Amino acid sequence: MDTQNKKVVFSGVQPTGKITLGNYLGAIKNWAPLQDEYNCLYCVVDLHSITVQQVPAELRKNTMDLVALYIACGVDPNKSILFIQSHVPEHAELAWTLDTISYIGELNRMTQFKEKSRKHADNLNMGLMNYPVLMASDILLYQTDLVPVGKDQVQHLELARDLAERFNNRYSPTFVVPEGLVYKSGSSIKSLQDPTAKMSKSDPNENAIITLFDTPDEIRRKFKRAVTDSETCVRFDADAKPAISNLLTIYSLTSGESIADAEKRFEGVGYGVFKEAVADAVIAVIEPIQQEQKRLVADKAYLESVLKQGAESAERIARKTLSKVYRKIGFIPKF
Ligand code: ATP
Ligand code: LTN
Repeated sequence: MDTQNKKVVFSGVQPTGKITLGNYLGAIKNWAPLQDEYNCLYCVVDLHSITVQQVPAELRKNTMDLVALYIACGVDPNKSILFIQSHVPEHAELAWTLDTISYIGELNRMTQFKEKSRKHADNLNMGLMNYPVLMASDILLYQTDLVPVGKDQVQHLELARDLAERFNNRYSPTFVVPEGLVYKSGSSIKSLQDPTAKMSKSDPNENAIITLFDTPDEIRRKFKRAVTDSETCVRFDADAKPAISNLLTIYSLTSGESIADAEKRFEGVGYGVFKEAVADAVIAVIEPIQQEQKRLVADKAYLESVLKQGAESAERIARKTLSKVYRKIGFIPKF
């Protein structure tokens, strides 16, 4: 990684299941184009994933699948640092420190915490509440300037900024205060079955989500079954026509055509024809990624070498920040 005066980008995705089109269009797709201009770190956040119960063998598989997927989506290990969060223990160490300046009230107010507590009432663990503090730790450890994420993470980013400022004020300037990078289009892809809910990889309804591992037939079938509205006009109107607007957004981001041009192209055709075109555009993007992902995941030696190198490079930076933090707090350095 070229470290000359470039700004730092950090982002991550949880290995909690099959990556969706929402994760791709809202986050991962935007990572590769940042690699030349910024020093990028892309992390598989496995520590976050265990806030919801995982099956160990599946977690192992999902983690390696996601590492391969990052590379298949254009993350270049020669340009960026690609690593697994649990390989760098400083994430958990800084999270503990930040916990002591986080207020229970502010964590209790987080939308994702409230939603996940409802969904996982049988496993309402402290990790679920501390989730945003660990995310702040991920970001602040690398003196990150920019964090490309989907809209649902904006509140967590605000907390990361607040914690950075709180620490800097209490001790002295230590952390860069990060900014979010949320793209106008694609930052909130909706469920195909309920356009008021976000597409989420943990949605138990398989028809609601397109995953990057779906076959072309599955993709066609899911779009065919996607809910629409009682009009027949392909027109973008997020309030009055949320389902069609979601499909238009997906079409535009995968085909490269603007929404206005797409509205013209599909003027007068029925929803059936439009949905087929959306499926084709999505398949054309996903298929080459799938092939590359499959090839990479079979090359275990390569992935392991990338991860070894990634963990070493990440830890070098993380250790520097954590030592600084410990010194400022008043901890005695190791003799
Ligand atoms: P889970 O269902 O396990 O909570 P998730 O699908 O919400 O997972 P995350 O791992 O939490 O996925 O998110 C990874 C990245 O994808 C984040 O940057 C997040 O903002 C983005 N993202 C998630 N869902 C969407 C969506 N529907 N539209 C756009 N971006 C999304
Ligand atoms: N909470 C994020 C995943 C995540 C992340 C991060 C994103 C964990 N740490 C640091 C950006 C930067 C999510 O998408 N659910």
